[in-house]
Amino acid sequence: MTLFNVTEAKRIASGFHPDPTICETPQGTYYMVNSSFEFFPGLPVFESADGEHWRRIGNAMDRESQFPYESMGNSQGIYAPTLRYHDGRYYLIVTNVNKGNMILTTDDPHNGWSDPIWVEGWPGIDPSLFFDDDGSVYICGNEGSEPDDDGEREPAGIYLSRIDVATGTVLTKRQRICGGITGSNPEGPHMYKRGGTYYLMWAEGGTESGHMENIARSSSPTGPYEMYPGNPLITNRSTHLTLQAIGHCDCAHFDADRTLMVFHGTRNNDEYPAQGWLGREPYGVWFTWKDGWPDLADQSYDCPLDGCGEALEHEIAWITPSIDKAHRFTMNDAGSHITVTAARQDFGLEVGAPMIGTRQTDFRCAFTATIADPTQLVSGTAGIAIYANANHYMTIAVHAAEADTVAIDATVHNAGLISRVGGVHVPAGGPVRLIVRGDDYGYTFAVGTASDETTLGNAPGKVLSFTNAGGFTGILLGVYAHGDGVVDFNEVHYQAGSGVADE
Ligand code: 6LW
Repeated sequence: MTLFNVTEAKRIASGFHPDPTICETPQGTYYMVNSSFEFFPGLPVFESADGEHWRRIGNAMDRESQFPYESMGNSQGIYAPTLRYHDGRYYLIVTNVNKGNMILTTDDPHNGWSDPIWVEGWPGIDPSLFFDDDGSVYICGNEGSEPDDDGEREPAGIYLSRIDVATGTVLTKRQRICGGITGSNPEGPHMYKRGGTYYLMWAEGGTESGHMENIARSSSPTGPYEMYPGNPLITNRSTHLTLQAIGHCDCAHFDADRTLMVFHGTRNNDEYPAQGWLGREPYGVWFTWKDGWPDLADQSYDCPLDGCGEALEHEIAWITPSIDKAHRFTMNDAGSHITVTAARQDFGLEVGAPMIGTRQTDFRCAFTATIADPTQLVSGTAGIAIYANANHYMTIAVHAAEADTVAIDATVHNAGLISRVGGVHVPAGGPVRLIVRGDDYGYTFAVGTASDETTLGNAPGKVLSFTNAGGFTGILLGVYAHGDGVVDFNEVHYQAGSGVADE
């Protein structure tokens, strides 16, 4: 069993980018894709020339024909992709939990991806593809969640069939090839081949504190599989390590002397106040092999300890949980000016919060926006939202002006209970600067005018952690408007500080 603390594992992207999947091309370029859930655009794509320094190049899912939905709950949508390169083509197989499993393809990840090829007759999540040398292609994934015709649920485990990737047709009956080592949530399987031996890797124990990754091998894709005696291959369960919930691995160069492995984890622990609310972030490591098994005692990754790649330069990528994305938001190229057409619905409905934002990448950070003219809001509220999900979020917002004043307040929405952090009134007519500062404990809210700044109060970040809010995502920092009116936000700015829980 190998433990990784944040001083050993190297983060390759910051903010919630869970379920990392990677592939390499014969030309030596690497790509990574992550889960994106209810947010759009989705399936962020990263590129790397060395498997260590990663740069975001776009999103595999950038148009509505790839993401059909009319309503969506928290942490629904796009789960656990697998990216593979075969014969000049990239295949991305992924679950849309609202609709089914699908395959997107492209010949160039810089040039957009196809509409979905739906995989009929393959239930469950976390689908994966394996291209064998003899031309056979396999799909594997975990069990379907729906009872079958007899009312029986499939037993937990990893299932396998052959598939025609051009049509999405499943060619053979599903076969259960592995039940895991604990039986608790075996998921996220990936199959590889090394020296004629088939390897199966999968996550287990749930994606929270019990998370782990295991490995087994066989002379045939269908098994029987011999378990690695050192399983779990990696886990930080039952430890106080700052990095928690590690698992959900994928590898490149599986058949080489050095294999690249990525996995995700959360920055948090019992002693540390920051309880993982940034979500699950991807990490990377190279390992070697011993006696036909990974040798994680011999590992390397040459980037600095505080993380790798341009992805860590806090590039802003705007995403929204709103299904009305096409018409509700307009912004300039830099994202420093955003116009939001207020939505009638609040955050709590399943049509998605009327906000657009960027992932919080560091506990220490600041997000600011100036509402040019609060009287643009006819009714409702508009401001900054710190969004975990539709039931757990915080706002600092202006209320529609009454007479000559505008009320501004900061609130915490925690499973239906609204707590007011603090408030202030300012004269209507002038711009209002809204300020959110993040730190190891949570968030501080402030209102700025031309000459000074008024602090409204603060709130604990752990309210937004998956330990309280549930689900699979992290934090989105952004602007929203709810009610009636068209609201201009100027000087929208995200400033990431240092990630404290790395230290
Ligand atoms: C994903 C599962 C998991 O489908 O979390 O950590 C789920 N692993 O494999 C959602 O990301």
